Amino acid sequence: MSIKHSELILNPDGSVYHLNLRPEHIANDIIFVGDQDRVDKITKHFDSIDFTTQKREFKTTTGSYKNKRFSVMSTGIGPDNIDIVMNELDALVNIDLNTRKPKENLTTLNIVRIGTSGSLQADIPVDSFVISSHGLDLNGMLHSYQIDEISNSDIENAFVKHTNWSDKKASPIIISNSKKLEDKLSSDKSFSGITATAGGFYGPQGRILRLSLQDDDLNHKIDSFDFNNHRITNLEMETSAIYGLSKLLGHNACSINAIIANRTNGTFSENPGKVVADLIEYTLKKLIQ
Ligand code: R1P
Repeated sequence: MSIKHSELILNPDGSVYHLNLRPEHIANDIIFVGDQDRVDKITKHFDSIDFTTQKREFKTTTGSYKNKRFSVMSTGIGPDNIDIVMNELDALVNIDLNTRKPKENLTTLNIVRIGTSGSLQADIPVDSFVISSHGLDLNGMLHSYQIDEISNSDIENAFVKHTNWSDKKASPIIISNSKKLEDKLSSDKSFSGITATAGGFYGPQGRILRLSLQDDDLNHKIDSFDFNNHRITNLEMETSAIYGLSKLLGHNACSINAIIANRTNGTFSENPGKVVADLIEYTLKKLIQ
């Protein structure tokens, strides 16, 4: 059965609805960033650019870096955007957009997120890099899908117990990265740990401006969680959604984050642009090795 026009929406030029892309526009190696201005900060290192487009916060540029073809895509902020980006990206490679039917031979994409994030551990300072061994989903987007096969109930149950997690909030899910990509990206310069992915920047990440929080001790409970030497290193807004949908759709994913804030001591990087630029150069070099 072909997928209805209301479910898989294509633009008049045949491109997918939000990303504005046709299948020939993307590489199999993808770099995600949150901020659309970060796309050019990556592609300025490329030897050649084949294609670029933007609709809303979704900017994509495809080109070559040292003989390897990459597409760099901005996802905007948050897991809701990741739902759009992952589904439309997968449709570009795994659905025949003419017949509107899933393909029999599926393509696996390699997806690396170059993000920014706040550290939850005193020994992971601002200006360092953290690779997400797992995404800890605190936002609930993934509960719209059948996730039994990708969740890890032992560690999820331990987290719920440790934090006394409210049953009014979406139940947390832990999803692992692509070890193959992590091995490519890691070095003695990088930290590794569980990245918590929140569905907002303020309350959902324990920031208090004028509103009281459902649990104002949550960040401390998160940073003190330990399960068989797995600790939660950092907080941001996309990784668990990328890991979850990548696992469900059959893609490889790994996040590497520049730490621009440390939530335990209240510090913020004096030069966040520099740590992001350093992380971009570091990641590009690792990806072509
Ligand atoms: C919040 O300021 C945004 O910054 C972080 C968060 O995950 C969120 O998207 O990542 P990016 O800098 O990659 O957008």
